[in-house]
Amino acid sequence: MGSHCDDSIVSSVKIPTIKFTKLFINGEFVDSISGKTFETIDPRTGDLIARIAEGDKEDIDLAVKAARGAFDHGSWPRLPGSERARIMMKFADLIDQNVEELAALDTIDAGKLFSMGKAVDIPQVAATLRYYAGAADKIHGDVLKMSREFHAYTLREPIGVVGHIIPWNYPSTMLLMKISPALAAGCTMVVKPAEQTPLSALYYAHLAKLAGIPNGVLNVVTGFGPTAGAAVSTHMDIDAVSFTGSPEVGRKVMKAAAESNLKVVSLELGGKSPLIIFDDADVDAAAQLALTGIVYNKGEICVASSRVYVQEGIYDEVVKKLVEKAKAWVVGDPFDPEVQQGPQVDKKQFERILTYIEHGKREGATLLTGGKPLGRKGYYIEPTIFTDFKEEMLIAKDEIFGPVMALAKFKTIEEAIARANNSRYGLAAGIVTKDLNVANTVSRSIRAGTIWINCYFAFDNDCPVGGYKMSGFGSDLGLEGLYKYLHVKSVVTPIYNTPW
Ligand code: TXE
Repeated sequence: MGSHCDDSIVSSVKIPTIKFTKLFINGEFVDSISGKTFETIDPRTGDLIARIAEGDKEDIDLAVKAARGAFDHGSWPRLPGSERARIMMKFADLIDQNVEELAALDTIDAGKLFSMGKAVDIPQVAATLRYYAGAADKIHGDVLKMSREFHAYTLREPIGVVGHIIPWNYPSTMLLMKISPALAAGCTMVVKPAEQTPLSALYYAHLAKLAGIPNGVLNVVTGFGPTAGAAVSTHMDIDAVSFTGSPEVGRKVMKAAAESNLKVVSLELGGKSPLIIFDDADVDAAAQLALTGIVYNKGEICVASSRVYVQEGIYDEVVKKLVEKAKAWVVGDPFDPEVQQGPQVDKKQFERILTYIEHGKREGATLLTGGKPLGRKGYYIEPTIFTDFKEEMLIAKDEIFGPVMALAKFKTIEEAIARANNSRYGLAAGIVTKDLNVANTVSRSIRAGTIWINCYFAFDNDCPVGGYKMSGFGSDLGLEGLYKYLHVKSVVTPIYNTPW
């Protein structure tokens, strides 16, 4: 195993100064009403990074009041779209000017690769803002062809005050994926970042203010799920909630929305995504794709290809390559440019993943490689591959959210489709083949929101990401991701003398 998990690497790293630790409400950084704080921990070591203001229901109430005022009486929803776009572009420029610091914050808070954050993740979030800024002045309805003599048209109006509940696996990407379209739409919002990763969200709030986003439009309340998060989903004055996280909490959010003010809900709840490799695939490239699909971002990615099905003709060759590649994969301090995989986000996730690995061993699956934690401190786990599993085993059914693959052999295309669809989730799937008929047949037969053919993780701002089945509903990204923050209103006028 290519491990770089010794203490010396961790200690040589320069940690950025933490500038923002308070709640951001109505354009100001403020303490929580209770004065309470919570710890945010560095997963490389398990050490404390900083104490952060712990928001609760009363703080959410204040933030919603600010957002409501900004929506009902403020300039943001009433500005010409081109003006919102100008401010959003400035926000994006400020992100570009602070790439290193933002990437470093996500590295110490979430264990993400610094090199990846600097080169990909943070520039991408600026690009997401620019994508939606480009749409802000193109939001319009249609002129309708009524069956009688009426003049009728639709308007698309901002949905109102939005609550965003954010997960910890992509603190920057998830935040900007949600706030950018809502800002473009003219909404105002309250963000509840994950308690594991509050640092960058507060930094983005500071940049938003510098860019000229008016007070009250973007509020960030750090705190825990059952308190601050639940206060968002139950709030009577929040018009829509956008949630990314576990199905268990997604269910609670939907129930809370139903039992409060029937706010609009969108949910992205993870997956157990299949990657299907057919006999005509290039073995080396397919093995690389399969490995990357599960170890990228240490498997903490909702679309990870955690189930890999390989056709029998090349199965043995793919297994050999996969195991070689997994053993050479470098796990270690995420600031080290040689490292390919950092630590899991926190102790809870680390232990949860190891419990799944133990289940896999106990239930009789074959462990091909990995299966152990790495290093003396921090939350590092070896890339792990199981085979000979049964479909009803937990490692085959549950989202593990770690570098743990379930690998199986299949004979026919029908079998591959049936096994791929044998999941309560339906977020993504991958297909590796040179045969266009096979690719088209499989992509139409799989019930999942994204299908990647001969690629994986091919995200783009223009490409919606959303779930089928228990992976949720309501896409992020693309124009779909904008429409969920817009109401459609029909306006109908009789033409002179038309009886109505
Ligand atoms: O998620 P939670 P956890 C999956 C993944 C992971 C598992 C558990 O499989 O292993 O979920 O992770 C907030 N009302 N995903 O426990 O609790 C919480 O504060 C309102 C997949 O960390 O769902 C955080 O901001 N909000 C996933 C957010 O919900 C509540 C990303 C997510 O946390 C709340 C993350 C409540 N009662 C985990 N309780 C993906 N789809 O990408 C918690 N929260």
